[in-house]
Amino acid sequence: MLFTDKLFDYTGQMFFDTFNLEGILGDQQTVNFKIKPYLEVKRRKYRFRFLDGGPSRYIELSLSNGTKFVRIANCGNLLPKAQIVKSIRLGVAERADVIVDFSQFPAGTEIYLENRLEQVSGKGPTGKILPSSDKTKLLKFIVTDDAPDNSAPLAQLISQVMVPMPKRAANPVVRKRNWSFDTSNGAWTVNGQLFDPTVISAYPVEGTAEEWTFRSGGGWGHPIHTHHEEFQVISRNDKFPAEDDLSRKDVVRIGQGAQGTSGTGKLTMYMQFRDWYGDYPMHCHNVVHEDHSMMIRFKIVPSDDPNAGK
Ligand SMILES: [Cu+2]
Repeated sequence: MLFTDKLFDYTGQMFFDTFNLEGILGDQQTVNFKIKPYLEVKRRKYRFRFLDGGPSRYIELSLSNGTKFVRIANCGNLLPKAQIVKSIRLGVAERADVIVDFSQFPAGTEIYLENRLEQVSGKGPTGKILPSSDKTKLLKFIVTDDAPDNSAPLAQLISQVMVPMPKRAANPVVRKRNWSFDTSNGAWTVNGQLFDPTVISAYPVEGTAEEWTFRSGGGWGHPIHTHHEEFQVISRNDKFPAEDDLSRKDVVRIGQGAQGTSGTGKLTMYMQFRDWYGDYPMHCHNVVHEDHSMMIRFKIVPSDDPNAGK
């Protein structure tokens, strides 16, 4: 399910405000480009993949009857272990796979998939959880009849290790870098610079690992996305990260409303560069920030490259 905001003008045509540099919030939140759709589900387990398609809104998904999700994946990969959670917060481009077992509900049951996270501007969410209302309901599940279900029982899935995390000690950090995500004259910068496609800001060496620290301030939220290999969050504000960070990630929320009602001014992650030489971007995935011009380019090089490690 792809969650995207859409703006409409007075004629009912879709509209994009090119003068809005904060971030676009729609007057409708859609699921797979439909406004308030419904989905008939059989009395069996379903696996759903959620993607926050923005362009700028963060979402926090939950079910209206309080049923918890069994979350099995994050960004691109299975988690080390399944997590049982009441709600899931996603910044733009973040993903989550969940299992919901509808066999626990009688036929005819209606359950809403909701986004109750308050967000009033493109700057980022307030972090407050709104009461359930017509506005927070994105999609209606309607439970229909029985269906065979040959999949493993959930209890078995929850108890097993799915994909263990790579051991950081096996590839120690050779270099630390700092990336500051900021604003300058209404545009968006990384380490004080607007994106310049001719500039390469880092040359990690193939096969090595680095520690990158992201900083953010000023009441803005940024979902930061790295291309190439998935990373591990080491700390948020120098503290051990929460459960949903402890997995392979390629998008991470920093700044305003990153988690709970609080912001994250500083996040440190561990990233390996094991395969493929060449150029990759890192950018804010609030698409408006990305376009104006919160992005850098890094290049993975062999150890004998003249720029290696710069
Ligand atoms: Cu941003």
